[in-house]
Amino acid sequence: MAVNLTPMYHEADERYRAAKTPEDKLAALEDMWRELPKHKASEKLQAELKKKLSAARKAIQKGGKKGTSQVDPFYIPKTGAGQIVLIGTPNVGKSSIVGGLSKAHVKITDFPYGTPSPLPGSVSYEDIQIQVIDTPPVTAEHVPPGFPGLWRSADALIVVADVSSDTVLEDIETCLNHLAERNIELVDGPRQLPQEPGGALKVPGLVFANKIDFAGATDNLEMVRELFGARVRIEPISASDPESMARLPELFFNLIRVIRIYAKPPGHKPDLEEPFVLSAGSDVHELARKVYRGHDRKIRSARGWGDDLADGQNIHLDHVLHDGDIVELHAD
Ligand SMILES: Nc1nc2c(ncn2[C@@H]2O[C@H](COP(=O)(O)OP(=O)(O)OP(=O)(O)O)[C@@H](O)[C@H]2O)c(=O)[nH]1
Ligand SMILES: [Mg+2]
Repeated sequence: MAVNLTPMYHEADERYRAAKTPEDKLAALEDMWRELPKHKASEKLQAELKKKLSAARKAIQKGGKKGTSQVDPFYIPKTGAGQIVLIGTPNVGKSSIVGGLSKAHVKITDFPYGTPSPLPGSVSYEDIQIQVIDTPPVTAEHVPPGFPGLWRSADALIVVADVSSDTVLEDIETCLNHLAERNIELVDGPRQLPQEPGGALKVPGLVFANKIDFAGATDNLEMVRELFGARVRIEPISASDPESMARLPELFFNLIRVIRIYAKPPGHKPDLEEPFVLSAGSDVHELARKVYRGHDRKIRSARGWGDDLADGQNIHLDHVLHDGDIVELHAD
Protein backbone atom coordinates (compact mmCIF):
# COMPACT_ATOMS: atom_id res chain seq x y z
CA MET A 1 0.00 0.00 0.00
CA ALA A 2 1.38 3.42 -0.94
CA VAL A 3 1.66 6.17 1.64
CA ASN A 4 -0.67 9.01 0.76
CA LEU A 5 0.97 12.14 2.10
CA THR A 6 -1.26 15.17 2.53
CA PRO A 7 -0.40 18.62 1.06
CA MET A 8 -0.02 19.75 4.69
CA TYR A 9 2.64 17.08 5.22
CA HIS A 10 4.59 18.34 2.21
CA GLU A 11 4.28 21.91 3.42
CA ALA A 12 5.65 20.94 6.85
CA ASP A 13 8.44 18.97 5.13
CA GLU A 14 9.42 22.07 3.15
CA ARG A 15 9.33 24.11 6.35
CA TYR A 16 11.57 21.49 8.00
CA ARG A 17 14.12 21.70 5.18
CA ALA A 18 14.12 25.52 5.31
CA ALA A 19 14.26 25.68 9.14
CA LYS A 20 17.31 27.45 10.55
CA THR A 21 16.86 26.77 14.26
CA PRO A 22 16.38 23.46 16.09
CA GLU A 23 13.13 24.85 17.55
CA ASP A 24 11.69 25.53 14.07
CA LYS A 25 12.92 22.12 12.89
CA LEU A 26 11.17 20.43 15.81
CA ALA A 27 7.91 22.33 15.25
CA ALA A 28 7.91 21.33 11.54
CA LEU A 29 8.72 17.70 12.39
CA GLU A 30 5.90 17.59 14.94
CA ASP A 31 3.49 18.82 12.25
CA MET A 32 4.81 16.16 9.85
CA TRP A 33 4.27 13.50 12.52
CA ARG A 34 0.71 14.67 13.09
CA GLU A 35 0.00 14.52 9.35
CA LEU A 36 1.67 11.17 8.63
CA PRO A 37 -0.86 8.35 8.21
CA LYS A 38 0.13 5.72 10.79
CA HIS A 39 -0.16 2.29 9.16
CA LYS A 40 2.02 -0.57 8.00
CA ALA A 41 3.01 1.03 4.69
CA SER A 42 4.30 4.16 6.42
CA GLU A 43 6.37 2.32 9.05
CA LYS A 44 9.68 3.19 7.39
CA LEU A 45 8.73 6.87 7.21
CA GLN A 46 7.49 6.74 10.82
CA ALA A 47 10.85 5.35 11.96
CA GLU A 48 12.76 8.02 10.00
CA LEU A 49 10.59 10.78 11.44
CA LYS A 50 11.01 9.46 14.99
CA LYS A 51 14.80 9.53 14.51
CA LYS A 52 14.66 13.13 13.24
CA LEU A 53 12.35 14.16 16.11
CA SER A 54 14.70 12.70 18.68
CA ALA A 55 17.72 14.37 16.98
CA ALA A 56 15.91 17.74 16.96
CA ARG A 57 15.05 17.42 20.67
CA LYS A 58 18.67 16.51 21.50
CA ALA A 59 19.93 19.48 19.46
CA ILE A 60 17.68 21.82 21.45
CA GLN A 61 18.95 20.41 24.76
CA LYS A 62 22.59 20.54 23.63
CA GLY A 63 22.18 24.11 22.37
CA GLY A 64 20.84 25.11 25.78
CA LYS A 65 23.81 23.58 27.59
CA LYS A 66 26.28 25.80 25.76
CA GLY A 67 24.64 28.91 27.16
CA THR A 68 23.66 29.69 30.70
CA SER A 69 20.45 27.66 30.78
CA GLN A 70 20.36 23.85 30.65
CA VAL A 71 17.44 23.30 28.30
CA ASP A 72 15.02 25.29 26.20
CA PRO A 73 12.34 26.20 28.76
CA PHE A 74 9.83 26.55 25.92
CA TYR A 75 10.14 22.94 24.91
CA ILE A 76 7.31 21.45 26.97
CA PRO A 77 6.29 17.86 26.18
CA LYS A 78 2.56 17.53 25.68
CA THR A 79 0.57 15.72 28.33
CA GLY A 80 -3.13 14.93 28.59
CA ALA A 81 -5.74 15.53 25.90
CA GLY A 82 -4.25 18.72 24.46
CA GLN A 83 -1.92 21.64 25.00
CA ILE A 84 -3.21 25.20 25.38
CA VAL A 85 -0.71 28.06 25.50
CA LEU A 86 -1.48 31.48 27.00
CA ILE A 87 0.02 34.65 25.55
CA GLY A 88 -0.35 38.11 26.99
CA THR A 89 1.28 41.37 27.97
CA PRO A 90 2.51 41.83 31.60
CA ASN A 91 0.19 41.61 34.61
CA VAL A 92 -3.01 40.64 32.72
CA GLY A 93 -3.74 37.51 34.81
CA LYS A 94 -2.14 34.60 32.92
CA SER A 95 -0.66 33.03 36.07
CA SER A 96 -3.91 33.59 37.99
CA ILE A 97 -5.79 31.53 35.37
CA VAL A 98 -3.35 28.59 35.38
CA GLY A 99 -2.88 28.76 39.16
CA GLY A 100 -6.62 28.87 39.79
CA LEU A 101 -7.35 25.74 37.76
CA SER A 102 -4.33 23.51 38.39
CA LYS A 103 -1.80 22.58 41.03
CA ALA A 104 1.02 24.30 39.11
CA HIS A 105 3.17 26.47 41.39
CA VAL A 106 2.68 29.65 39.40
CA LYS A 107 3.82 33.05 40.64
CA ILE A 108 0.94 35.50 40.89
CA THR A 109 2.23 39.00 41.55
CA ASP A 110 0.65 42.45 41.70
CA PHE A 111 3.60 43.76 39.70
CA PRO A 112 4.46 42.98 36.05
CA TYR A 113 7.04 40.39 34.90
CA GLY A 114 6.22 38.04 37.77
CA THR A 115 6.56 34.95 35.55
CA PRO A 116 10.13 34.40 34.31
CA SER A 117 9.62 31.13 32.41
CA PRO A 118 6.77 28.96 31.09
CA LEU A 119 5.07 26.54 33.45
CA PRO A 120 2.49 23.90 32.51
CA GLY A 121 -0.58 23.21 34.61
CA SER A 122 -2.87 20.22 34.32
CA VAL A 123 -6.55 21.20 34.27
CA SER A 124 -9.21 18.54 34.94
CA TYR A 125 -12.28 18.38 32.75
CA GLU A 126 -14.57 15.50 33.73
CA ASP A 127 -12.44 12.40 33.05
CA ILE A 128 -9.53 13.97 31.16
CA GLN A 129 -6.66 16.38 31.80
CA ILE A 130 -5.85 19.36 29.60
CA GLN A 131 -2.42 20.98 29.70
CA VAL A 132 -2.55 24.78 30.02
CA ILE A 133 0.77 26.63 29.97
CA ASP A 134 1.43 29.83 31.92
CA THR A 135 4.02 31.92 30.11
CA PRO A 136 6.20 34.99 30.63
CA PRO A 137 4.77 38.20 29.21
CA VAL A 138 5.34 39.62 25.74
CA THR A 139 5.54 43.31 24.92
CA ALA A 140 5.44 45.13 21.58
CA GLU A 141 9.26 45.15 21.65
CA HIS A 142 10.01 41.79 23.17
CA VAL A 143 9.06 38.15 22.69
CA PRO A 144 11.03 35.71 24.88
CA PRO A 145 13.32 33.64 22.62
CA GLY A 146 11.86 30.21 21.96
CA PHE A 147 8.27 31.26 22.72
CA PRO A 148 7.10 31.25 19.05
CA GLY A 149 8.08 27.57 18.77
CA LEU A 150 5.50 26.84 21.46
CA TRP A 151 2.83 28.87 19.61
CA ARG A 152 3.39 26.72 16.54
CA SER A 153 3.15 23.40 18.29
CA ALA A 154 0.22 24.25 20.60
CA ASP A 155 -3.18 22.69 20.03
CA ALA A 156 -4.81 26.00 20.95
CA LEU A 157 -3.73 29.53 21.87
CA ILE A 158 -5.41 31.98 24.21
CA VAL A 159 -4.54 35.68 24.20
CA VAL A 160 -5.10 36.99 27.73
CA ALA A 161 -5.82 40.71 28.11
CA ASP A 162 -6.72 42.95 31.06
CA VAL A 163 -10.01 44.48 29.97
CA SER A 164 -9.93 46.91 32.91
CA SER A 165 -6.78 48.51 31.53
CA ASP A 166 -6.64 51.66 29.36
CA THR A 167 -4.18 49.88 27.11
CA VAL A 168 -6.31 46.79 26.46
CA LEU A 169 -6.73 47.50 22.72
CA GLU A 170 -2.97 47.96 22.16
CA ASP A 171 -2.24 44.91 24.31
CA ILE A 172 -4.46 42.62 22.24
CA GLU A 173 -3.08 44.14 19.04
CA THR A 174 0.48 43.45 20.28
CA CYS A 175 -0.26 39.76 20.81
CA LEU A 176 -2.16 39.30 17.54
CA ASN A 177 0.62 41.12 15.66
CA HIS A 178 3.33 38.87 17.09
CA LEU A 179 1.31 35.86 15.97
CA ALA A 180 0.57 37.35 12.53
CA GLU A 181 4.28 38.15 12.01
CA ARG A 182 4.93 34.44 12.38
CA ASN A 183 2.03 33.54 10.11
CA ILE A 184 -0.20 32.25 12.89
CA GLU A 185 -3.91 32.98 12.75
CA LEU A 186 -6.37 32.31 15.58
CA VAL A 187 -9.48 30.55 14.30
CA ASP A 188 -12.82 29.37 15.63
CA GLY A 189 -12.32 26.02 13.94
CA PRO A 190 -9.87 23.14 13.63
CA ARG A 191 -6.10 23.49 13.57
CA GLN A 192 -4.95 23.63 9.97
CA LEU A 193 -1.43 23.58 8.59
CA PRO A 194 -0.60 26.17 5.90
CA GLN A 195 -2.20 25.22 2.60
CA GLU A 196 0.63 26.67 0.55
CA PRO A 197 4.22 27.74 1.23
CA GLY A 198 4.14 31.00 3.18
CA GLY A 199 0.48 30.48 4.12
CA ALA A 200 -0.92 30.87 7.63
CA LEU A 201 -0.94 28.20 10.30
CA LYS A 202 -4.48 28.24 11.71
CA VAL A 203 -4.69 27.49 15.40
CA PRO A 204 -7.91 27.30 17.45
CA GLY A 205 -7.85 30.35 19.66
CA LEU A 206 -9.62 33.21 21.35
CA VAL A 207 -9.09 36.26 23.52
CA PHE A 208 -9.81 36.20 27.25
CA ALA A 209 -10.96 39.68 28.27
CA ASN A 210 -9.88 39.11 31.89
CA LYS A 211 -10.62 41.20 35.00
CA ILE A 212 -14.19 41.83 33.85
CA ASP A 213 -15.05 42.22 37.56
CA PHE A 214 -13.44 45.68 37.63
CA ALA A 215 -15.73 48.71 37.43
CA GLY A 216 -15.65 50.18 33.93
CA ALA A 217 -14.37 46.97 32.36
CA THR A 218 -17.66 46.38 30.51
CA ASP A 219 -17.25 49.67 28.58
CA ASN A 220 -13.80 48.54 27.49
CA LEU A 221 -15.23 45.14 26.55
CA GLU A 222 -17.56 46.86 24.05
CA MET A 223 -14.55 48.55 22.42
CA VAL A 224 -12.63 45.27 22.32
CA ARG A 225 -15.61 43.57 20.67
CA GLU A 226 -15.97 46.37 18.12
CA LEU A 227 -12.32 46.34 17.16
CA PHE A 228 -11.49 42.63 17.27
CA GLY A 229 -14.83 40.80 17.39
CA ALA A 230 -14.88 40.09 13.66
CA ARG A 231 -11.35 38.65 13.74
CA VAL A 232 -11.35 36.56 16.86
CA ARG A 233 -13.70 35.22 19.53
CA ILE A 234 -13.76 37.39 22.67
CA GLU A 235 -14.57 35.74 25.99
CA PRO A 236 -15.00 37.95 29.08
CA ILE A 237 -13.74 36.25 32.25
CA SER A 238 -12.56 37.04 35.73
CA ALA A 239 -9.77 35.02 37.30
CA SER A 240 -10.92 36.25 40.70
CA ASP A 241 -14.49 35.01 40.28
CA PRO A 242 -14.87 31.28 41.08
CA GLU A 243 -18.00 31.01 38.91
CA SER A 244 -16.21 32.43 35.90
CA MET A 245 -13.24 30.12 36.49
CA ALA A 246 -15.51 27.07 36.83
CA ARG A 247 -16.66 27.53 33.21
CA LEU A 248 -13.13 27.39 31.79
CA PRO A 249 -12.37 23.64 31.78
CA GLU A 250 -15.34 23.02 29.45
CA LEU A 251 -14.30 25.97 27.27
CA PHE A 252 -10.76 24.50 27.07
CA PHE A 253 -12.20 21.10 26.14
CA ASN A 254 -14.25 22.60 23.31
CA LEU A 255 -11.26 24.64 22.14
CA ILE A 256 -8.91 21.68 21.66
CA ARG A 257 -11.54 19.89 19.55
CA VAL A 258 -11.15 16.35 20.77
CA ILE A 259 -13.60 13.55 21.48
CA ARG A 260 -13.52 10.87 24.17
CA ILE A 261 -14.25 7.32 23.10
CA TYR A 262 -14.73 4.45 25.54
CA ALA A 263 -13.49 1.10 24.32
CA LYS A 264 -15.46 -2.04 25.06
CA PRO A 265 -13.54 -5.30 24.70
CA PRO A 266 -15.89 -7.96 23.20
CA GLY A 267 -17.64 -9.85 25.97
CA HIS A 268 -16.68 -7.31 28.62
CA LYS A 269 -18.07 -4.11 30.09
CA PRO A 270 -16.77 -0.89 28.52
CA ASP A 271 -13.83 0.83 30.20
CA LEU A 272 -15.54 4.01 31.33
CA GLU A 273 -12.55 5.09 33.44
CA GLU A 274 -10.06 5.97 30.76
CA PRO A 275 -11.30 7.23 27.42
CA PHE A 276 -9.25 7.23 24.26
CA VAL A 277 -8.84 10.83 23.17
CA LEU A 278 -9.07 11.45 19.41
CA SER A 279 -9.32 14.56 17.23
CA ALA A 280 -12.91 15.59 16.52
CA GLY A 281 -14.03 14.04 13.23
CA SER A 282 -12.12 10.78 13.82
CA ASP A 283 -13.62 7.51 12.60
CA VAL A 284 -13.43 3.89 13.76
CA HIS A 285 -10.16 3.33 11.83
CA GLU A 286 -8.52 6.11 13.83
CA LEU A 287 -9.80 4.67 17.10
CA ALA A 288 -8.41 1.24 16.13
CA ARG A 289 -5.02 2.79 15.37
CA LYS A 290 -4.93 4.26 18.84
CA VAL A 291 -6.23 1.15 20.61
CA TYR A 292 -3.88 -1.24 18.80
CA ARG A 293 -0.93 1.12 18.61
CA GLY A 294 2.18 -0.84 17.74
CA HIS A 295 0.19 -4.02 17.02
CA ASP A 296 -0.59 -5.15 13.54
CA ARG A 297 -4.29 -5.94 13.93
CA LYS A 298 -6.90 -5.72 11.21
CA ILE A 299 -10.33 -4.52 12.24
CA ARG A 300 -13.16 -6.63 10.84
CA SER A 301 -16.15 -4.87 12.34
CA ALA A 302 -17.28 -2.61 15.13
CA ARG A 303 -20.36 -2.00 17.28
CA GLY A 304 -21.26 1.28 18.91
CA TRP A 305 -23.34 2.83 21.67
CA GLY A 306 -23.97 6.57 21.77
CA ASP A 307 -26.42 9.41 21.30
CA ASP A 308 -26.78 8.87 17.54
CA LEU A 309 -26.44 5.08 17.69
CA ALA A 310 -28.95 2.36 18.49
CA ASP A 311 -27.44 0.32 21.34
CA GLY A 312 -24.80 -2.02 19.99
CA GLN A 313 -25.54 -1.35 16.33
CA ASN A 314 -22.93 -2.36 13.78
CA ILE A 315 -20.98 0.63 12.61
CA HIS A 316 -18.97 1.11 9.47
CA LEU A 317 -15.22 1.54 9.89
CA ASP A 318 -15.40 5.03 8.41
CA HIS A 319 -18.28 6.01 10.70
CA VAL A 320 -17.42 9.35 12.32
CA LEU A 321 -17.44 9.03 16.11
CA HIS A 322 -18.83 11.46 18.66
CA ASP A 323 -17.70 12.49 22.11
CA GLY A 324 -18.86 9.88 24.63
CA ASP A 325 -19.43 7.00 22.17
CA ILE A 326 -18.69 3.47 23.36
CA VAL A 327 -17.12 1.26 20.70
CA GLU A 328 -16.48 -2.48 20.57
CA LEU A 329 -13.79 -3.40 18.08
CA HIS A 330 -13.58 -6.83 16.49
CA ALA A 331 -10.07 -7.46 15.21
CA ASP A 332 -8.29 -10.43 13.62
N1 LIG B 1 -9.66 41.85 40.23
C1 LIG B 1 -8.99 40.99 39.49
N2 LIG B 1 -7.66 40.86 39.65
C2 LIG B 1 -7.00 39.95 38.90
C3 LIG B 1 -7.69 39.15 37.95
N3 LIG B 1 -6.77 38.36 37.34
C4 LIG B 1 -5.59 38.64 37.89
N4 LIG B 1 -5.71 39.61 38.83
C5 LIG B 1 -4.62 40.23 39.61
O1 LIG B 1 -3.74 40.84 38.66
C6 LIG B 1 -2.38 40.75 39.11
C7 LIG B 1 -1.54 40.06 38.05
O2 LIG B 1 -1.93 38.72 37.94
P1 LIG B 1 -0.95 37.59 37.35
O3 LIG B 1 -1.76 36.36 37.25
O4 LIG B 1 0.31 37.53 38.12
O5 LIG B 1 -0.67 38.22 35.91
P2 LIG B 1 0.33 37.68 34.78
O6 LIG B 1 -0.30 37.96 33.48
O7 LIG B 1 0.70 36.28 35.08
O8 LIG B 1 1.57 38.65 34.97
P3 LIG B 1 3.10 38.45 34.42
O9 LIG B 1 3.51 37.04 34.71
O10 LIG B 1 3.89 39.42 35.18
O11 LIG B 1 3.04 38.76 32.99
C8 LIG B 1 -2.43 39.97 40.44
O12 LIG B 1 -2.45 40.92 41.48
C9 LIG B 1 -3.76 39.24 40.37
O13 LIG B 1 -4.30 38.96 41.63
C10 LIG B 1 -9.11 39.33 37.79
O14 LIG B 1 -9.78 38.70 36.97
N5 LIG B 1 -9.70 40.26 38.59
MG1 LIG C 1 2.53 35.48 35.31
